[in-house]
Amino acid sequence: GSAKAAPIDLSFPKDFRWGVATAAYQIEGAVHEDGRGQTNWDVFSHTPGKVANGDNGDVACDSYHRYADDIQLMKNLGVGTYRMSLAWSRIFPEGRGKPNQKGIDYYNRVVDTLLAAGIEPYVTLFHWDLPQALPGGWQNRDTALAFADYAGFMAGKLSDRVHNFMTVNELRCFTDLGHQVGIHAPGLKLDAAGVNQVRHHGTLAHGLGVQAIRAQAKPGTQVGLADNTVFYCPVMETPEHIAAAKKATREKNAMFLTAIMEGRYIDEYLTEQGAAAPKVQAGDMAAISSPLDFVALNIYTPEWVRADDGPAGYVTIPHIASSPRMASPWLVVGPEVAYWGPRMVSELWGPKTLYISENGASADDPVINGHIDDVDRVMYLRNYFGNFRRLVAEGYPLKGYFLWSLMDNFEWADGYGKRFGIHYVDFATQVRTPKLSALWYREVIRQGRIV
Ligand code: GBH
Repeated sequence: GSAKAAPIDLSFPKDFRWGVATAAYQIEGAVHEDGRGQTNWDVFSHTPGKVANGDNGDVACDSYHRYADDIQLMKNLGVGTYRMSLAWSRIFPEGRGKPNQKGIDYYNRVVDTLLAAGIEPYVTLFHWDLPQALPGGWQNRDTALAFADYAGFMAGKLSDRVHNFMTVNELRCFTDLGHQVGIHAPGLKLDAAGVNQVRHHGTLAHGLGVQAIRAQAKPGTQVGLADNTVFYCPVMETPEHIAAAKKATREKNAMFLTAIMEGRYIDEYLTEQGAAAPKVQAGDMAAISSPLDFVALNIYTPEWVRADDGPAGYVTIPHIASSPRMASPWLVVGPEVAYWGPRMVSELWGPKTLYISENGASADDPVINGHIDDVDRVMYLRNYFGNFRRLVAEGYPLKGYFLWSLMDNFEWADGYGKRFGIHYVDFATQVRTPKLSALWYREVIRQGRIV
């Protein structure tokens, strides 16, 4: 790092890229429109008991029709970038086969409207809404191949205007939460071997996707993924605890980011999984570890680690009931993860460029004097921003940040009950209203520093 050059006024570099993020199923609605095919989340959310309040994404924020209004919200914020995802089943309603021109037209309109507003789209190709027609879903290796075909096809269509693609969002969520824990689509509880195979198909989809994008996109197109690495932070900033946190980060992410960055499943993982280890075909690991232009991280909650004399060399420190949390019980507050997470990834694997593909919080949105005063969210963001700033000031290659989320939306198994937006959405009227956090973020962007 170049600590001597660090600014002392809470500022970020002039070329730091500020953005907001959303995902297709969480905002678009219009699930039966213009030839969109059914997805695993349509089926899951319409299965009684799976999503809070029986909510589903049929309408969501109606962004399919209101995208121009949403882009106007972004313009008012002053963001330079927007991370959005494409609904695979709008493009290939059956997951593969004949493309649906109306789906392609929709994303062309969104991209063109963004560019006209001076906002650069960063496109995620898979944010969990899997075409239901693909037999066996992620349990079937063929789904990884179908993903690559779709990813390459859309990169070919958009790369004259879109310069940054992320293959998949949060491998751990759509594999483990969908197939081990069962709280996300398709709601399965497979055994260890089954889960590991799904994980392998997920990472393979990413890797084959990278190759397909490179083959079909314009030269210079930047490719990465949005990973929810589990971040282990040292309890104290001393060499032994930092080394322990690094070891934990590498080992606990063995099936995802470690495999992608190192091109193999490390011995610790293979030993731990034994006979349940994934079945790997020749060439898979080379595909999975295809070189990336950037790594993007979704950062919410830390795990804490300290050095230990035992065989692992570290022990993790569990969250307790008194750990501060935002409105979602899982969202334990730990602003230090915004520094240590990317630093650990940098030290372990040295990616050229890092982005924060998501960071944000669910919070209560009290109305005070006619304004939505989400002070909790502002305080959360401000604390995390301080740690991102330290990371940048020390010379780690963090180039941009996407706040989750532009607006309240369909929060998966929590339905509409948990709000992550910096714009409030009244789902009865679809009116969007900036919260205090939107006004605060606009000022951060305008001044390029933490205010
Ligand atoms: C990300 O998930 C997603 O990419 C985004 O779509 C989502 O809206 C956003 O962040 C906010 O959640 O109920 O305790 O078993 C973050 C990962 C996935 C973590 C769901 C919490 C439920 C944990 N989240 N998970 S629990």
